[in-house]
Amino acid sequence: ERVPIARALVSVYDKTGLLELASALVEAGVEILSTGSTAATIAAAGLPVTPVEEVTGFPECLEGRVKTLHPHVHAGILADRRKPDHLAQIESLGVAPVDLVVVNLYPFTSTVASGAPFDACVEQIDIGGPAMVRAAAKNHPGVAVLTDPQDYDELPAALAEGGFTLAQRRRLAARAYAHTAAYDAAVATWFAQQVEEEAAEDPSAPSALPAYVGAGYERLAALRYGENPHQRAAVYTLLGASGGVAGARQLHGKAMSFNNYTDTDAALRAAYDHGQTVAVAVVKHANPCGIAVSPAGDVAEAHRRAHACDPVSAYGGVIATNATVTAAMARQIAPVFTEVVAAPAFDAEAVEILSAKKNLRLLLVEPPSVEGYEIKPVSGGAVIQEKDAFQAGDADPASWTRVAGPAADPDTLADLAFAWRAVRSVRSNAILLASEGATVGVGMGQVNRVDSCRLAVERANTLGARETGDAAGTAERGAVGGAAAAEVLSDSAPERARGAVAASDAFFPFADGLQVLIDAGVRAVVQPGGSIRDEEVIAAAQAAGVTMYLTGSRHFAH
Ligand code: 93A
Repeated sequence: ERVPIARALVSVYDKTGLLELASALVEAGVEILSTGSTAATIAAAGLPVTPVEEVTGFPECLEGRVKTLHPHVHAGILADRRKPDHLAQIESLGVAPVDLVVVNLYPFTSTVASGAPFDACVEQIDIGGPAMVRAAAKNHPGVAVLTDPQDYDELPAALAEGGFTLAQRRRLAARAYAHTAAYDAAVATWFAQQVEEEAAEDPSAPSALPAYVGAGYERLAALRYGENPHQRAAVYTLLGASGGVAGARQLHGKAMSFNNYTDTDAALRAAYDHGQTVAVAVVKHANPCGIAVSPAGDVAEAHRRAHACDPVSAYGGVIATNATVTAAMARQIAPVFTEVVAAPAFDAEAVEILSAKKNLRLLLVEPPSVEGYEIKPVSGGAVIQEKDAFQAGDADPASWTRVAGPAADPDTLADLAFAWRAVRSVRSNAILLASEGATVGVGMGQVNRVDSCRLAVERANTLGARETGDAAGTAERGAVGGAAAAEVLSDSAPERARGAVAASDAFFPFADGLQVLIDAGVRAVVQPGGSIRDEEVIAAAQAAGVTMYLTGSRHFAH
């Protein structure tokens, strides 16, 4: 089932490993056919190579658009060796069979990413390359296809043993089709975006979403398992995308797990939702257990306060920041069992301190893109939406309407603005209590808003760390975990809900949830408004002398 390789067609944009590959072929007595600059590179190394024009009798033309698109090339790739008729036909046509195709495609996605103009991007859509790759993969019973320099390693052994096995050729063919499919998906996605942008239709119309949002994902790595050990899983990168957790560089620690990826994503979303202000988010099970900012730019302080919101839940959490991790922050993290720390940069000393923890994963992350789409699978298909992030026009309190209580002083207003930004990263009926740029109680994951209010208040009043600066103390609490820790803390924890501000990701359908916050001593609230019972809700705030602002927009996340 091995098919000996006598003739190879090599046409590669990425010349990585090309000369090693060509030498191996030449050494094994394989004739190399090649195109333009690929042939020139091989010839310059003193290796024999046949220009493809010699085979086609047709010059490379139209600035290279037509190089290999010729029946002489394609009949050589597509002739089925198992069919005597095919072999007789190509022989009478004077076509020699091709046994190996080595092609990688024009760099379409990196051209788009470089911000090149429309025509330049279009020029980088490879036509002849995919045609050869698809032809070779179709004819895998006789032909092998290599589309990735990483696969060249397999060639010398195959040459030594008389060619690739059928199993190898099938595997390479599958990979080749995945490669061209991802390539076309990237082209389709980009093209649709260009067309939509030009159309400049009503941006609120559903049709403003591209008709096709590609399956332009390429597998980055297999994961040990999925959300649970019995689920197989892998992580993918979106072609043409940059930044975010899938594009992260791991500096240290165990391999990332499925849940590490999703939790880190949630943590980045929370940490990068505060503009230029230094922010830290601690996330567990995709929900924040604490978020804090430091307008003074002290990342260690922001971390200390984010952690102090709920030290019990922070145990085994993921930490993300939009600022450089300092040694001071690293010293605070080290005593607490943490899964991942993700940041745009780490001070050398911070890496040293955190690297002492064998399992802790350190990720260098570029800011996640706020553009693009979120895809959620539903049975039989998917729903797709634009991302919800800080581009929404409601982050500035100047755009809000005060409907109850006295106007907030600048500090209170700053806290409300922080709470409103922070509440967007909390899932499923989010109620968030904040004080001085840090969350102090977060309610989430409930099927009604009144329970979220109760949860936020209970957490604020039971989980508070007494001394937020005490790393050893927080570690101890973190390490205790569970209900026991909450009990220990409830004796001495301060009532942090009293005097805090609150944000609600969506309107209060009834006054009951708000009343829970009022009874706990919350003094100002920001919420979207828009309930048919707004009047009742506003009246409850008014009666209690609690300030209330309406933003006019909501931020569900599920
Ligand atoms: O311009 S093409 O769409 N038309 C072709 O006939 C063709 N043949 C090979 N692109 C074509 N290629 C691509 O050229 C290959 O996929 C490869 O990426 C590149 C190699 O060209 P060169 O050897 O000139 O660098």
